[in-house]
Amino acid sequence: MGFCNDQLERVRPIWDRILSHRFLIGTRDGTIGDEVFATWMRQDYLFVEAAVPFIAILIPKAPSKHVEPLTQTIAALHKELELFRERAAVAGVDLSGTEPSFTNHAYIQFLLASGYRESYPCAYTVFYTAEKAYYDSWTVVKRGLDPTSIWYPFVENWAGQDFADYVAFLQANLDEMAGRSGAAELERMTELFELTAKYELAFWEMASVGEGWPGT
Ligand code: MP5
Repeated sequence: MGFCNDQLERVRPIWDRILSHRFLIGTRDGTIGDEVFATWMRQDYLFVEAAVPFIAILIPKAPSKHVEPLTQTIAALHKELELFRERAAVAGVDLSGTEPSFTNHAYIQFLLASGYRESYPCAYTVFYTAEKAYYDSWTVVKRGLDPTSIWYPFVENWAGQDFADYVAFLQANLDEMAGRSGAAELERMTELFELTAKYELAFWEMASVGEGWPGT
């Protein structure tokens, strides 16, 4: 079946919770509160900003055939940041001066630590799992969101054919690397897959409850 499909099957209970999360269902049905959606936008803007150095860290570790696609990912992330700024302007959401929530801070640190500390296939596991989670999540939203909604460009960004092809490309790369990984590396990739899935679930929850920092 391949590493990625095996892992998606293994983390199915977490994945199902992601895809049935009230944030996604509320966004799909147009019932989500404006402030809840704005919280997600502000926090995800910070996450995407952090994804740029994460991908940059991968480049020196990457096999040469991965360098150009990773470079293109960085360019795509900058376009995505522009999409956030543009949608925020339409919705009257101020993206400036946001501090990362506890969960977002942890996820960003995990992302960067994975880039710095883990092997390339292990860090790529985090990369793939986060992208796949967004593709699947926004595909849920696509099934109901009114195409005239001001949020629809996010559906087009993450649930369109281009992103589907990109995630399939990442999956083929990760499956290929996993096929050449030893037992210890595969075990670590498995842990990182699950951790990333848990962070993805935590991210929707964080946006939904407007989480701050514990004890403050
Ligand atoms: C992605 C994202 C998708 N924007 N935010 C989270 C919390 N997880 C995954 O990554 P990208 O780089 O925006 O496509």
